[in-house]
Amino acid sequence: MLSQVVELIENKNVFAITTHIKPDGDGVGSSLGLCWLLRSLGKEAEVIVHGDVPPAYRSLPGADEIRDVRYVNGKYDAVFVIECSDLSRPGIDGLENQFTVNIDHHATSEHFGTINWIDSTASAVGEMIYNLCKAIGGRITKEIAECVYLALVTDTGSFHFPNTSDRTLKVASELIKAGARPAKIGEAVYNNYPWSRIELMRQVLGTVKRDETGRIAMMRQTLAMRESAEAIDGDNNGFVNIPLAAKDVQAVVYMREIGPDQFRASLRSKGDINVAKVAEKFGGGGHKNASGLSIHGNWDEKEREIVAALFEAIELNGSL
Ligand SMILES: [Mn+2]
Repeated sequence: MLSQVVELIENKNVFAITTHIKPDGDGVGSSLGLCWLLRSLGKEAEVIVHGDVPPAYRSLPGADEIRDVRYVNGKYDAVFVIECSDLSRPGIDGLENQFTVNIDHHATSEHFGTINWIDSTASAVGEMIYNLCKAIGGRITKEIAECVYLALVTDTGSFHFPNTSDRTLKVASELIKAGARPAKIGEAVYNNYPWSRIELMRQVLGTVKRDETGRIAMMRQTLAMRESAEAIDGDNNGFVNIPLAAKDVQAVVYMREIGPDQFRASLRSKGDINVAKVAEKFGGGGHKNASGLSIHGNWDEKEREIVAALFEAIELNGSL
């Protein structure tokens, strides 16, 4: 919990921060925000991530110092693990031998950390980093403000997803006061992709279709599409939300081939339709309106199973 995190930071000096592979804006923004907070308190801190930082987040202060690692190769008093459901998600070996602090806003997080601070009421981990800064008596520097603002903006769909609360906007307001510039961050995040994103989007949208009720949209991404688009990690961020923009579509499944008969699926829904429950049926997890799962088997068959589960969730909600 928060008080344990505050105590740890007060009593220790050397920290690393990591997040899941293929990090999103909350992962990168919160990690860097926490890094700047620790440094402002006179601590040594660095961010370590498996893989490249997606271009959309590279303009953040400190992003160019993020180290791409496969195993823990520093000596730390503690490693903060941001937004990971379990200790395998960062894709970094040796974490199991570290003092770890699990910080997450997903209720489905396994309590894998030495310390676990889970707040499922937070719109983003960024909001938790802000709360930590306040709890520890830190000052919101311009660097912290920019990183945490990006975390909020990306995890709330620019402040329109259901996780957006009065608290989220209050925090955002404080971050702007502290120097975050919404137009600059918006430009960096949303208008800064390589062309490969547009090319991949063209191909993925070419597969979109609906079930017979018209309430569920399905979309696919093959390995061949990634290759021919010369896509990089992060190019497909937000694709899953595109079919949800259709008036009658209430749930979306977006399946991505990651190997022979191996898939990742992202689920999205509107209103009270709970896709976290659907993901859990297949061993995944997430939030009510946004979840994900890994699955293997025949593509058509697995898609049918997921669509059937989505249909059930919609029926359960009385929306058909
Ligand atoms: Mn998040």
